[in-house]
Amino acid sequence: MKLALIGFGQAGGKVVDEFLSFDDAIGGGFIESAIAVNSATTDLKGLERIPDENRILIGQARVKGHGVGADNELGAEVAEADIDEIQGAIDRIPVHEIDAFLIVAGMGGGTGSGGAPVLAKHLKRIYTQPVYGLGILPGTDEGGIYTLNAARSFQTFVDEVDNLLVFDNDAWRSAGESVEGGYDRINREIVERFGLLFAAGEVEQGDHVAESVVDSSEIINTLSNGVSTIGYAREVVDTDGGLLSSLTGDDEFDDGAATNRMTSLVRKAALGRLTLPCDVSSADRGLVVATGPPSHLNRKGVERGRQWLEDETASMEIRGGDYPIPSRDEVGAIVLLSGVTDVPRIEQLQQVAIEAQETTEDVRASADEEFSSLMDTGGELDALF
Ligand SMILES: Nc1nc2c(ncn2[C@@H]2O[C@H](COP(=O)(O)OP(=O)(O)O)[C@@H](O)[C@H]2O)c(=O)[nH]1
Ligand SMILES: [Mg+2]
Repeated sequence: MKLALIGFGQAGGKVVDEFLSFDDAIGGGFIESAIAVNSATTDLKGLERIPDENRILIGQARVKGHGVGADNELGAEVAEADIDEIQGAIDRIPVHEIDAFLIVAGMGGGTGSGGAPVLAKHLKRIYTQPVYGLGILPGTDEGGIYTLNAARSFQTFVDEVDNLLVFDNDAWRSAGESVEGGYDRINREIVERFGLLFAAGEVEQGDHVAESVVDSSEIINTLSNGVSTIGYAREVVDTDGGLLSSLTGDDEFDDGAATNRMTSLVRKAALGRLTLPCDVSSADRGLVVATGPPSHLNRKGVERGRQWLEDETASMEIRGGDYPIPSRDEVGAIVLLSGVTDVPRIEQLQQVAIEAQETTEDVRASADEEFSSLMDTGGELDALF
């Protein structure tokens, strides 16, 4: 499916940059336009692929290109104040050619955390295309302010978008890795999963003889509301064109092996590390996509995997299809789970938001108390004199 990508803030911009490079590498063609929005000049300069004219600086009047720090309220304010600047870039997109908008942002910082929900609300008001978010949650070791920002922004972002796809940095960090090196690796993991999904919906009719290719409407139907997560598993395959099986005449065996491989890849994808870890059975809808060289895409395997996921989720809305990539030497399974509800990380963030709210109320209440006891003392003092 064709997307307009908008990276909001530093993480958002870098991930959109990486999406462009992935789209190029697989010949996907799923990106119609790519825009970066930031309040920090240096972050925009650091991007590699997003065209210069699509790098939009906001908040210049308030922060003079220095960024908003981790202040996501300020991030939201400058996004609102400069929404016309952003719209100016969106006006250059041939919007009638896109299937959806995708706003990418780190939820823990300031610019993206505050600004992404503001932009989502704006786009939903103007356009009929779905507006999706890709929200990146901070690592738990980043500190309280990042967690609190994410807790607050997450809820707002979910409410504004048609679906929030989530990636949790915390579930993907590895020990002993530098932060920067870590992000480069993580960003590749992000774009491979979400990129394959969106590219799958972009296979043109007649590109391949695959009747079972995924259609963009199937992705859109799966992403109808709530929160989504993706699982992915792959295996390197022999791409000698089936020489061995034609020599041995063992086609039947090969077929069975391909079916089993695909079914087990679907299970591995769903039960392995998800972009947002959750209880798979809580998903409301799902989509299974088989990727790889057409000769290795096994219909029966996808169908069995799809049925297995139906049983796991007790959902009647599990879709399935192929994404043939002739040049690839791996077969893979992508499992998109949508409308997931049993997500420990989100419950944890909600708890943080509630506690922060209570603390604010406590501080206010005790300030009120102090004030009135001060007045009481004042009264007593008055009486003394
Ligand atoms: N996956 C990923 N996460 C990032 C990257 N850079 C920053 N983050 C995360 O995004 C959050 C917000 O940081 P940043 O994007 O710099 O904030 P902003 O520029 O104010 O929106 C951080 O707390 C990190 O969790 C990145 O390159 N990749
Ligand atoms: Mg930053």
